Amino acid sequence: MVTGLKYLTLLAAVLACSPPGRPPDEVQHVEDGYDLWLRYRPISNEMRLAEYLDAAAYLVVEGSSPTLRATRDELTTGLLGLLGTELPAETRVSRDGAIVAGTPGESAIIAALPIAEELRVAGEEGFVLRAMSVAGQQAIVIAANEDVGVLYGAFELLRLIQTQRSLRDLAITSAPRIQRRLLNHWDNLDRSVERGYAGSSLWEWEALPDSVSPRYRDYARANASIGINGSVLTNVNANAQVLTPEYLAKVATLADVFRPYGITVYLTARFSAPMEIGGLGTADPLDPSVQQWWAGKAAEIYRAIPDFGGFLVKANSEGQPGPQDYDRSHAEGANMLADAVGPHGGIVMWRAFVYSNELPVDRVRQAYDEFTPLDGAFRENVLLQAKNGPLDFQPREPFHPLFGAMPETPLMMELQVTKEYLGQDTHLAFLAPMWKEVLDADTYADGEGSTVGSVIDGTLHGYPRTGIAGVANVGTDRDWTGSDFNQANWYAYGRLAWDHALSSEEIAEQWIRLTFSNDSAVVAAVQVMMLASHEAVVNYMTPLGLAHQMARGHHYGPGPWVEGGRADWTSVYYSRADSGGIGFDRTATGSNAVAQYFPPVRDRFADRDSVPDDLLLWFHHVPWTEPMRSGRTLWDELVHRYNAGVDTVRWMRATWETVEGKIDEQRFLDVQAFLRIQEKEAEWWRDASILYFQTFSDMPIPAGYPRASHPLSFYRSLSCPPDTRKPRCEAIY
Ligand code: BDP
Repeated sequence: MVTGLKYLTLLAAVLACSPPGRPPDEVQHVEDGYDLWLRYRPISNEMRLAEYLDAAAYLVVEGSSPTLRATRDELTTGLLGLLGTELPAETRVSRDGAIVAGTPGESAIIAALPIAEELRVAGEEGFVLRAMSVAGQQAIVIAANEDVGVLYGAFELLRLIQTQRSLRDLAITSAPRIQRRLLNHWDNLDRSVERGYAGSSLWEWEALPDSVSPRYRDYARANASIGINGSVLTNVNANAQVLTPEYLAKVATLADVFRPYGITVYLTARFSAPMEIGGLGTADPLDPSVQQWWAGKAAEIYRAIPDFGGFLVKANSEGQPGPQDYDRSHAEGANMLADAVGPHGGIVMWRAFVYSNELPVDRVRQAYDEFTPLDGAFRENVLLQAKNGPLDFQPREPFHPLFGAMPETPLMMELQVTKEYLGQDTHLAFLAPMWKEVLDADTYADGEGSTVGSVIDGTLHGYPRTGIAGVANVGTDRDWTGSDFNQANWYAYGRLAWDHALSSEEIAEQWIRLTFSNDSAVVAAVQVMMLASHEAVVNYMTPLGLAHQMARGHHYGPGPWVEGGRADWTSVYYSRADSGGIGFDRTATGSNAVAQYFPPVRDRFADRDSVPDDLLLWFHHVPWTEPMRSGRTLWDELVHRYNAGVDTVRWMRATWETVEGKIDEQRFLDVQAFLRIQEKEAEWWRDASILYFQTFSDMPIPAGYPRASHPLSFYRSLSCPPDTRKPRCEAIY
């Protein structure tokens, strides 16, 4: 028990111990975003503080592996920040208030606890977190079968304290649903980041391996805190140089920093590497010299990085080399690489994002057509990595029809955390609801309840290997992600990769508490903003199932008029707007892509009466005057949706104003400025899109909706590439 006097003394100590610039008052603290959700600011709720001071008085961590050392460091730093007192490390449980952490293998104390069943459920990477009696004393136990589970448990405990949850009845057993929870970095060796909006690549290739940035460790901590356990360091549009001895030494150094945090390193493999850096005349996967080259390369990699995860490969897609250059199949290509890394325990993640402009077939059909005949033809250490939808990370897509259609081939899902098509760094779009929409979608592959989540976590088809990938949004910006709210997407990705059954609501709430404040007014206001934000972006960019209406190349800002050049990279290819209507007919009268879904999903999407409004124009070409469920014509509904998107952003701005003074000023102002830009740009999207589509509908803007302040020619003439200096497109302000 903490007596009143003791408590007051401790509180005084907390205040006195706060490092300079870290007063307990969240409002006054200068925040630059670097600490992400690991801020460890002093607990301001006095009742809770008293409880924690009671429950967490000293640390008993048995074992000395680098991971357990990292665990001890994190608990010590975290609790010092939160409770204002440095927890002594002790070797035994002698009184109430111990935090006991370890594995039964290394800790006799943990081994003696009656938690065998919980540990069984926790599995390889999970953990058991319990308030319980240890040696007759009240303690908090963080137990796991492996050291990394202890680390994950420690982060969970810190999260509970940061979000000011009571620890009294603590009884959590948690295990990840998916084995490989990876970030894919689209980072180039010159430190540019493809589709990166947060500065340069974190990997300082020139300085490595001699100089090791402290940021690498903080990157690893951030990932471990949300359960991410792998990092593909290089761009899918790969450079073979990274496989040379010079670069492998650099990669090995990064792997050494990440290893204590449970993070395994992977690389992208350029299919033509045997020719580019190996001096061979071919990269044909069936050529013995090519096979030998890759086997030798794999052995070399594993000598430098014994726990190397494996290769990610983009082949025969968007100009990348691949097995089809030699008339070999994707399976033949993937298997050749799988045979090279297999003996070392490595895997190959083969991307399903393939399509060809030469094929006169709807682009969204192509991956399914290409890969379903190959089901069962891949080595057991190959995983097929499909994007969440069949096109390309659009604000809204139906789930990819490959999910459920390859029972013999482990499918990974790839999500784009970096918001290439969703306003990049500036626009606030919380993506958990979008990802949940796909994870929770029912494929009906094996009857009702065959959700996409159950496909990728392996439960539906019994996949022995499972994985999920998120295209990273991090870079050298001080706040890592280019905006305060983009951090939430990194966080949400990790949390969903660990447990896709979590709700968007709870992830948002946790993140707000960790990142901004535990003040319930702040939590409530920011949570509703976040939850509404993705739908707002869908509405002002691509409502009713439209897709790929972004400006050419950089994909920032509207470009519904984009045409010419490669057809499947133009907007008109996707909107199919004409005087008869708008939308892509993917039913039997059109490309019939809808047939790739299992019934009854197929029928629901194919039938004009049952297709959800949100996917209407994805599957149907609809006359402008056709009545919608709302009673409006399609044209009026489109105008309505674009405006709804703008209105939501306006409301988000107003809602943000209510947190002024309740969070630190710097981040308040940063978000406020970005929301102002977002509102302007939402109007830009709306006005440009409506004016353009009006040239086909030839219908008036319904009464009560605003008119664009410029003619269409003005919007068409704008050229507003993303600029790291904001605001973006001066002309529209
Ligand atoms: C597209 C991006 C492009 C990527 C490609 C991919 O615009 O930069 O290379 O995806 O995933 O959306 O390979």
